[in-house]
Amino acid sequence: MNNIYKRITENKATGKKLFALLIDPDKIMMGKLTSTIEIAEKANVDFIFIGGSLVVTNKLNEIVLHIKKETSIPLVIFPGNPSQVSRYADGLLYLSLISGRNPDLLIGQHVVSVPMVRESGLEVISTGYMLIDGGEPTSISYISNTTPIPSNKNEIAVCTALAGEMLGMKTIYMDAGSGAKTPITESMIKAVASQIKIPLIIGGGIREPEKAYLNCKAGADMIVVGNAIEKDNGLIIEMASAIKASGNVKNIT
Ligand code: 1GP
Repeated sequence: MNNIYKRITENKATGKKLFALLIDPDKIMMGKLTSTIEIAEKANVDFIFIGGSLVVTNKLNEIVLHIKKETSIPLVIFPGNPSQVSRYADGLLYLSLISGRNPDLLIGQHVVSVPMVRESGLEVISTGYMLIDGGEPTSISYISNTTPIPSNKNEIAVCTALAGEMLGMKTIYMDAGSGAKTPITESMIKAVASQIKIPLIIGGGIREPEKAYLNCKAGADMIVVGNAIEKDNGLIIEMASAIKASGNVKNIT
């Protein structure tokens, strides 16, 4: 079954923008999870991503099963490391950290994780993952031991994304890191979106629905929000309507 990627590309083709809610297993409280899912259902959230750069909890399967029991929104693993695989989810963003020069995160950990991934039966979505400087060091830049792309170096971002596309990756995920002080600029999103053909996912430090809207108008195909929603899950509705409102218009203005 390859429904997740199909859905992403079909929506991209029609100009409809997608919203993924990110749940960090380390931060989510089980009590709050149910209400968050209820709101996500009401808001017609397209995907739930689950993962984090650290993940110290050993409750990934438990949380995945809990979410699957309460909603049919497709659940996609956004792994911080190869141990973050749960066969109870629907898909896996198979991330290669193409902005960095850490061979382990470009290919090494993938080799190690293949038996687990293959056995899981998850839909695997090859993703060129690009960290963009978000104004201060984030957990992901520390843990990955890589330098993010400077926030004003659009040309480096474009060439990195194009290299990922030419290598056959199915999507590009540009991330300023969870809780980033400064989210990725619209100028960089526009530069990258105008050059690549594969879907573009944007996340990291998006707190305002207006910013999500502008990112979509700049060419993002999917917006990922985690931190801001952990603080206030009521924001899901506003984020969803801003993202939906930006769709079905020409992306690149
Ligand atoms: C982080 O892109 C995601 O990897 C989401 O970031 O938690 O800051 O929304 P936030």
